[in-house]
Amino acid sequence: MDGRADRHMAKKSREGNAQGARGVIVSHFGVAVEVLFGNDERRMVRVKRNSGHVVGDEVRVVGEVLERLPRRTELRRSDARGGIHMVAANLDVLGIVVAPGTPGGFLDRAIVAARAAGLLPFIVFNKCDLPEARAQSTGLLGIYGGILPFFTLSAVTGEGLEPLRAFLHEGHRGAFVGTTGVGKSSLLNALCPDINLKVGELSDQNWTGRHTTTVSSLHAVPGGGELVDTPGFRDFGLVDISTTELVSHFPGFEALEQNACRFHNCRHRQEPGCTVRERVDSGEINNDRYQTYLALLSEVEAIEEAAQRRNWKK
Ligand SMILES: Nc1nc2c(ncn2[C@@H]2O[C@H](COP(=O)(O)OP(=O)(O)OP(=O)(O)O)[C@@H](O)[C@H]2O)c(=O)[nH]1
Ligand SMILES: [Mg+2]
Repeated sequence: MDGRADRHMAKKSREGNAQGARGVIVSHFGVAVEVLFGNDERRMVRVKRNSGHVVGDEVRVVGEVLERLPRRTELRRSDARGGIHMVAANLDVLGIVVAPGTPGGFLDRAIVAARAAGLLPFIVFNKCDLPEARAQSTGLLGIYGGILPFFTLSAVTGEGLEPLRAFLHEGHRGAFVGTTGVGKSSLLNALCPDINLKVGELSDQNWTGRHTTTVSSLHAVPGGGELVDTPGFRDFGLVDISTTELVSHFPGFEALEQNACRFHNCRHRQEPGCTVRERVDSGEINNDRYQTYLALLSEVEAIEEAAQRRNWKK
């Protein structure tokens, strides 16, 4: 890692004192975490296997005892089997990385989850050097470009990297998330020339079941900003999101005025006097976006009902 950038990251937690040394978890290996301390020292500290600590956690270490400090933000997701995973802690922004062929659905879920967790999501369309990229990136730019930061670039050729660098230099701490093979680690390597993360083999065209990155790690971007590389995952299931949150965070519905519908708790499905449906009918809201919203709404309703059932059983 770049020494200067590393020192910048360490400075943030430079409050070593009699109660222990403060640091930030920069990698997690199951039974041990790597901590970067305020004096630039890096050290492995043993933790319990299910400690719940994640990359980005601020910690205080006394001897071999590690105490996690309160989190500013936490980003969680669920997998297809209902397992809940903490992606990272104390992030400000979330870089959602896509590439030609990325399956749909991931983007909207990740955006809603990030916003509900208090993070600013941004989209990175990688591999713009590939011939099939143009049509897809233009399509996505049309949907998301006006509502959140959108970067079209190539980690391999370096095209389009500068605007992303400038955004990160504002001092954001973010993570790259995305399905396996979209180029998260390649992007980190391009942004931080002194790190050398393992990237997938070029010959592997399909990527199914092949995760090159297996542990998350936090890196300082030279010039400002910090980024977590995460292992690829396909499912960005929403965790503890209410229907009200979905309505206010769904990308494309930002401009809707509160209480514009006849019912204050309108879910924009079949309710009379629903302004969203009127706008879909008039073409002001794209019908495909509305259908995507309805699919997510059903998903969130199922989560809410399951939570209610759990509460009744208590
Ligand atoms: N053509 C092209 N290939 C790229 C680009 N970025 C990454 N790749 C290739 O895509 C493959 C996967 O890249 P990785 O960086 O390992 O992808 P990842 O998202 O980190 O994958 P996981 O760690 O498995 O989640 C590698 O062969 C890269 O060389 C790009 O901008 N253009
Ligand atoms: Mg990777």
